[in-house]
Amino acid sequence: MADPALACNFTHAITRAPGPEVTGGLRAADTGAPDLDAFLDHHAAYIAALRETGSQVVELPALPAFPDGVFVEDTALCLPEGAVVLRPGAPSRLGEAAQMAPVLARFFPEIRTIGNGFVEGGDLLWTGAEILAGRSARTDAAGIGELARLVAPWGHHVREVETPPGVLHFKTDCSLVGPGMVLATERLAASGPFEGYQVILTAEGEEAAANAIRFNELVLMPAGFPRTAARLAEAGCEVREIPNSEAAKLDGGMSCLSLRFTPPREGCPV
Ligand code: CIR
Repeated sequence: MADPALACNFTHAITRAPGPEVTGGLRAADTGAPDLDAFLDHHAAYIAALRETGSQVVELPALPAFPDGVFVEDTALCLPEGAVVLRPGAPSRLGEAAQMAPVLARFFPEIRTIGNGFVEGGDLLWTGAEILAGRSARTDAAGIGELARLVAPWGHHVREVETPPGVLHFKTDCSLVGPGMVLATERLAASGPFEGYQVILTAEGEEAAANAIRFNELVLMPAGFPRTAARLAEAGCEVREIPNSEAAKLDGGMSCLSLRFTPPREGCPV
């Protein structure tokens, strides 16, 4: 499996609504609880942008028992051949993956499940050519090894890389913004994981812009980072800025808020 375009084009996305419990979500530094109404508005803008590309969006209800449930990306890895249910390393989030499994089963005939170690989706960057897996406080070597074993029969190669110290997830600091094209912070790019890729650096002081997504023709990025947005536009990206102040209080960005995929079989229900 080595088709960079596949990691940029999707017919489906899954999101989960933030509920009142989101105010209790995990955060590295406390800058105040997110405002639920604003979060809901931002989430709606995000979903509208996904839909604008012609994709179907499956909107799941909030999970009162899981304050971080809105960050669905951490529960699974969706690939063209099947889905892998992950094992979040944050104890309060471990149970979120089992909640996602039956939803994925509607779309993926083949589902594999991480049973050892820990892996969160925020640490996985599938580029179409390979899967970069960042070791972090949430993702360990045992989990990465298990992931590599599960996806090898589907033809995917997992390359273990380092998430910079103090950074939540590998993709907190990078994104795929086009086929073979990565947006990354200077601190992450300097550690050398992107040889062979075109790298666009976030502008100085705009490191929080690094968590974006390429979704069909659009690049969704958090609003408020004009110099990085200009760099992406110069590189040929059609940028859509999405307000993200509330998710950012919980260290969440564009990738965390959805699972993006094309079901491997035709005629899947939404
Ligand atoms: C957490 O700490 O797990 C959440 N507050 C944020 C998760 C962000 N997810 C992601 O980057 N994939």
